[in-house]
Amino acid sequence: MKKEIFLLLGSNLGNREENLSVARNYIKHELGEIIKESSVYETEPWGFYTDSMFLNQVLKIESAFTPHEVLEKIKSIETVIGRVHSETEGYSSRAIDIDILLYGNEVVNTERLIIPHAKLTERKFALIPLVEIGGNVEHPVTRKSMFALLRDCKDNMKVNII
Ligand code: PH2
Ligand code: MG
Ligand code: MG
Repeated sequence: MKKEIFLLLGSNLGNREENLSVARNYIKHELGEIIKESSVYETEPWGFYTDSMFLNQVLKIESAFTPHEVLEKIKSIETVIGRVHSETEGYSSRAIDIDILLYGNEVVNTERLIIPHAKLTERKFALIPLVEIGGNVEHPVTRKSMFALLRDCKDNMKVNII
């Protein structure tokens, strides 16, 4: 059974537009069809300090892979695009980050993977593009729509459509 999956792409190193575009191509070939894409937003770094603004975009894809299979595919796509996973604690700049925001209405809670994404509701850089393509989608835990979650979100970092 194919599932509707929402992915968040992020890049704040190198040619950010190109990194997103290469990621979309790998996703299409290795994970499944891209049904919808949000606009690309330029966003202030959230949770750590850097001069390099992010580009973020949300994709809705359809895939028959399990959540952990999706995670494995994503990790290898991140590696080929040039993501270096550093050993230091906290967030760092990266050529590409691909996060699973939602996997159908499933809830996953394992050591390696939490779905819905644990910080989704705290981050406008994820909620704004998500609302653009899936405002009526329900959060499977809180049962609130993405519209409602965005309305209630206290984050005030900048998120600008480009
Ligand atoms: N990702 C993070 C941490 N901070 N800030 C923005 N604006 N965009 C991101 O994608 C992002 C972030 C951790 O993955
Ligand atoms: Mg992330
Ligand atoms: Mg990630």
